[in-house]
Amino acid sequence: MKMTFRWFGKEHDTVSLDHIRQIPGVEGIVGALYHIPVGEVWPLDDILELKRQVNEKGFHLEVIESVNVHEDIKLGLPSRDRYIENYKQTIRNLARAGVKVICYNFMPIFDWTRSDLAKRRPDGSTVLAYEKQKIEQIDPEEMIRRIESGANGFLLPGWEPERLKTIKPLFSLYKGVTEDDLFDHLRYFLEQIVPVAEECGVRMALHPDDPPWSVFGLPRIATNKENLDRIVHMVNSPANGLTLCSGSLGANPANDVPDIFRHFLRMGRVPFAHVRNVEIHANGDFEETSHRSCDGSLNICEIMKALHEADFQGYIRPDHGRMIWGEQARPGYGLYDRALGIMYLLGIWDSLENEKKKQEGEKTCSRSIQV
Ligand SMILES: [Mn+2]
Repeated sequence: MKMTFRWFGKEHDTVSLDHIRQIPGVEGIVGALYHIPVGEVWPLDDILELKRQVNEKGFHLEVIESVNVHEDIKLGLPSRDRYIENYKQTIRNLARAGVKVICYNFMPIFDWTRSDLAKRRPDGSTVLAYEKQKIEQIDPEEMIRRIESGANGFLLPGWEPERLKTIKPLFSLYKGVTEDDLFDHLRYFLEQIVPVAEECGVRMALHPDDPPWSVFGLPRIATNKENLDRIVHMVNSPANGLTLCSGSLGANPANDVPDIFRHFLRMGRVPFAHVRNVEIHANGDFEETSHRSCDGSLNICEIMKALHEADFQGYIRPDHGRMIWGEQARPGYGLYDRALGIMYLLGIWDSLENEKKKQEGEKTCSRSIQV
């Protein structure tokens, strides 16, 4: 397991690499180029500059999150081929810079969706939250205005204004696009990019939809074990992998998150994992919490155990954190609570490692006695 931390770059993050360096156990930075419009090729020089900054502070840059997929690809329009060619070139350029895993998602129009970016918890911290009733009452344009005004002046990943300017025409383009259509469009994309990723030694890692259900009437497919299974079988290659995200999948109580982790780990299709907790309310609403198992609805210990049992060699990161101790940062992406999350995840991991070593020691002992 290689611990990583998401960083938005010098211009877009309140957290510095010097801060991240002081969190025990972080080996790598999960980065991206935020100035390249969706669909365009990421220039090698820009990637190398990001890598230089990250390497200078002692981190690797082996995971990218995300290379976003152009809407024309998700819509299956004839113009998709040009964007798929660009995507292939981006994969090649990232591979030349030493990148091993590319996280992406396949959600129509919107990335992750919340009704509240700063819901107050009983302890005074604030978190991202989702209330179904609120979401049902907002029209998508109002949603964008809210996200922009509640983001503490930061651009939220997936909610970039240039993507959202064309929201109305996009909605009409998605009219009549079913889940099966979206599966077909994903298959078309994967059939072309996975061989390129294979050649370059890169593993693609699809992030589940967040939340894992249809929002604003748009189709969503990366939502549960069965659908993810269908996706990894579309192109049978280790390069066609998943970013298993406990908080995204776990927002639906029907998803047995440790079981989903075990299933895809056994298949060797999990190059990257996001681990965080959510508290699900009786009516299906949810809010994010600290990483600790007893603070939310997910058994984080069991999820870490699944990774440990599989001898997980991939990359992991704490996902969103609460806003605590007066920190002003991009919602979900402050320094303090994500650092606490890392210490919790590493605490569980270290204790599992310790148990394993003890058992191995006992085995060696009993063997030598038998001899
Ligand atoms: Mn995630």
